[in-house]
Amino acid sequence: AYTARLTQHFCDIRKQNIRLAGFLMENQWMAELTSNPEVTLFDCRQTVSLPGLQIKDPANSKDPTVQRTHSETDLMGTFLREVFARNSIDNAGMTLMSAVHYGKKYNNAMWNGLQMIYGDGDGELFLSFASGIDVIGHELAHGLTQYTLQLEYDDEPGGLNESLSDCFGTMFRQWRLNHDAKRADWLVGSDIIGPRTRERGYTCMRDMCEPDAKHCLAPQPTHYGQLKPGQHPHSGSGPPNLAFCTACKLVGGNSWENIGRIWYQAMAKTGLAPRMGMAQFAAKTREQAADLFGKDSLAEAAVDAGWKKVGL
Ligand code: ASN
Ligand code: ZN
Repeated sequence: AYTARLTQHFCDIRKQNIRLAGFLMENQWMAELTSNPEVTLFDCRQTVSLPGLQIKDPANSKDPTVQRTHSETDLMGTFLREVFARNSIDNAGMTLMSAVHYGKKYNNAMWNGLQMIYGDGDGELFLSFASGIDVIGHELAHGLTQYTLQLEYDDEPGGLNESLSDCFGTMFRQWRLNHDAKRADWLVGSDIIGPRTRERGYTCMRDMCEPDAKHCLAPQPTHYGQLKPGQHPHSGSGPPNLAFCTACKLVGGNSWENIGRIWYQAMAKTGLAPRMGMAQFAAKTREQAADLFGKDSLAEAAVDAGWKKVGL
């Protein structure tokens, strides 16, 4: 409840300041974007109390979870800066805070409005959630959505919110591994699947190019028409994930250099849109595709084909 109140408080402040911040950003901060945001790490020591104990010098920690979470989060800062010219998730240099060892054998990770939180997993169903580069990217992207569209977490806006996290999480992993759209596996959470889950034939949490595949721990609808009111965000992300993946594969090359830029611009240039639906987001990406790559460009046709494939 404390976290929820605090989150609401920050949301209110942000709503008041976001336009001013955007103005400042465009006029003075963009020009001097040469360094990454600060990255801080906290240890929950298997408790659920947040933010946890701050870790001194996490870059040189003997705890591999701390050390890797620090370096990957810092690289996400580099990714946002170099690829999207964005200064941290809020585009104003916000410190990226992460808590590791949250809870006992905790099988999840999350963004709570202020920081990232990673469970260790139980070692059977899941490994440490911080060992998935795409998981780290996914949680940070929830922050990116919070500071751009500010999508709510239910129905269509919720499904879109989840999808944007999968898109940026997967792009971050592709960028880290230097995988182009054809080489990429498009799986979400494949690095945190534990031995017992794998024994049962699951290789990932979600497959962006085949959302209803049997090898997904959480199979999803593939078509917009299959979505129902009250649909959980983790199911609703199926169609927009498939649209993104389809467009990326059609264009080829590095997702973050073409379709990813379009998705980013659609998020960053729209302003607050907490109740935005998928058709509206699709329209924004079609606009941005034409804007960035030209009308009748391959990118524009690919975006259009991606959305049409899922009924949008
Ligand atoms: N790992 C999940 C996510 O970031 C946590 C949640 O259910 N919101 O989507
Ligand atoms: Zn999520």
